[in-house]
Amino acid sequence: MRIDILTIFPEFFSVLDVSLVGKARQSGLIDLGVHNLRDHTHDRHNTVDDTPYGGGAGMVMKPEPWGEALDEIIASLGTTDAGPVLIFPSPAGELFTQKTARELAGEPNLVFGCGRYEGIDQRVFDHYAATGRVRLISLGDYVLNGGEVAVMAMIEAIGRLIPGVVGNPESLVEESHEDGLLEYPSYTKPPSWRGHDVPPVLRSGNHGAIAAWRREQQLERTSRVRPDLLPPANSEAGAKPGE
Ligand code: 6GU
Repeated sequence: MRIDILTIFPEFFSVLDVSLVGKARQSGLIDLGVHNLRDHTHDRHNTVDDTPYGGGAGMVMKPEPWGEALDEIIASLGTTDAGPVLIFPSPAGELFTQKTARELAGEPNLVFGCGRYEGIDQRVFDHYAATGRVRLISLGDYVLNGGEVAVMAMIEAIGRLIPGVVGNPESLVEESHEDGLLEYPSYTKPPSWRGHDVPPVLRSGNHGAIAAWRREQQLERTSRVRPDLLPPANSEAGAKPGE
């Protein structure tokens, strides 16, 4: 997968050299390009923002640097069938979920545009949506100063779903959100630690009983902390939550 990031803080993304994404880059599974939006300004102060039409607080990112930079990135990708997905992190976007991550992990080209200030001139989204795929995506109902940290989170969630990035693909299946439920609690040795014992069923060797206990724990935990994830009771889906 080829990922391009457009930002006024390229140095933010040096952390993508390490950990799982870093390894995936070294092995060629992820090809990452980080671009400085200011390289596409043509005034002495490398201006990327201006005051909003209609008034109001804060500054808005000007469309011209975005247009020039995105045109160049898109052209450099060549002509794949559907073209890249342009992703703009925004608290005004659709919610990023495991489903979003799975969809995007199947794409050959992703381009992330990191906005700062009060946002990007709306015409940038409208222009690229007219000829390609544009998604405004939010991490949740809170406000970050800019899209950089959000993009990092999205790349980590997407990157680990690319085949070969996570060593043992089975570890992906048993995680929170993959089956619509939160994951069950995990234990390792020692069997007793500071007076807390590992649940005996996990040491029983009874695989059926272990699977049933884990499912029960998933349901208990999900209904306690994230009841919103459960299907409505008494519905067809309600008979088998999360399936
Ligand atoms: Cl994706 N961007 C920004 N700036 N703030 C956010 C967000 C994204 N998701 C939640 N808050």
